[in-house]
Amino acid sequence: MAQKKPVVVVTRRLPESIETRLMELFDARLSENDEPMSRAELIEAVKTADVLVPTLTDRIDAGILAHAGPQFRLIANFGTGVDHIDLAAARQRNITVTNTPDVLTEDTADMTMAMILAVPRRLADGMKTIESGEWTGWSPMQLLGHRIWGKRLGIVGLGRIGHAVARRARGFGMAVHYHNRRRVHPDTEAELEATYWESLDQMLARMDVISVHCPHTPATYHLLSARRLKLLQPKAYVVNTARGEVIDENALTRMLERGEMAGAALDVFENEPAINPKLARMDNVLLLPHMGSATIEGRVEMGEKVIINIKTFVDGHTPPDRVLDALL
Ligand code: 8YV
Repeated sequence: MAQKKPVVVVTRRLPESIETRLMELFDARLSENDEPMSRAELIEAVKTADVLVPTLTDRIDAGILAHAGPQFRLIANFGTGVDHIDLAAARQRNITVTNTPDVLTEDTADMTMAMILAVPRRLADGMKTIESGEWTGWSPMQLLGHRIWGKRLGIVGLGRIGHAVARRARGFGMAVHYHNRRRVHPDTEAELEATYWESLDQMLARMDVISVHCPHTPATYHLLSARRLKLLQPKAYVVNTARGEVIDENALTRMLERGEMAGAALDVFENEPAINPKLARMDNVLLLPHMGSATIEGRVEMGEKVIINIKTFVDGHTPPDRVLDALL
């Protein structure tokens, strides 16, 4: 007798090729409206499904997992960050969690580099000048920004994405500095000509641009706190494509208002999709709607990873992208 296909609940719309394959392989329940699932819908999903495919817009906390039925064994997250999932609660209930690392590294690093360039070189101001119809022609002192070449980039978290950003930054003539929980291998430091700072405080005080690439965990919540942000030089820029929670957004906003730093480029926010309205009014701040990894190629590869993770798991093997909370 043919085995019953596992029930896989997918919370958001995914690329068509991925949805088609999910339906071929599994008893897939796809999202019809692409709305984030309500709490009640998530509870219903963990009660009835074998596998849930959430995204960062679904908060899977201990309260939701408390309703999980005995058949619910896998959360195959569509995305790399897993800070919206209570990993400890999942482990306690013997629920495996997987994510989709690697395939969004280069896209996110490209976007980060674009953001590192955009604010010091005043791309948005240039576009506004054209769009307003007020451009009367070139002038020597018009729209002067700041040079990137030769500046110091401080990377907070030299994981996959931090490393990919460092490689790009070298190409733009930036000096790479980094702070990480653990110092990376000397070969990696040599390849990137990267300087390690054991003390984040000391690094912050000496950089021209800070770019955040660590995950959001209890240990990194407000890692860039009001106190640490105060260590930045007034000429410094802050770029964040990781998670809003790593920076104290209100403290950052206050410093920008007071001109205590040069500018910021933010793709992620503490309370997405809400954004501090003061930030939106500042000329030296670039705000993007969490689109760091948004390429069609990346989304398809993320979907393929989700499928491989589910397939290996239901076939009785350890999925390749299993998330171990002890490592976070
Ligand atoms: C994705 C992200 O767009 O993967 C992540 O952690 O933040 C994003 O780049 C998102 O996860 C899709 O769920």
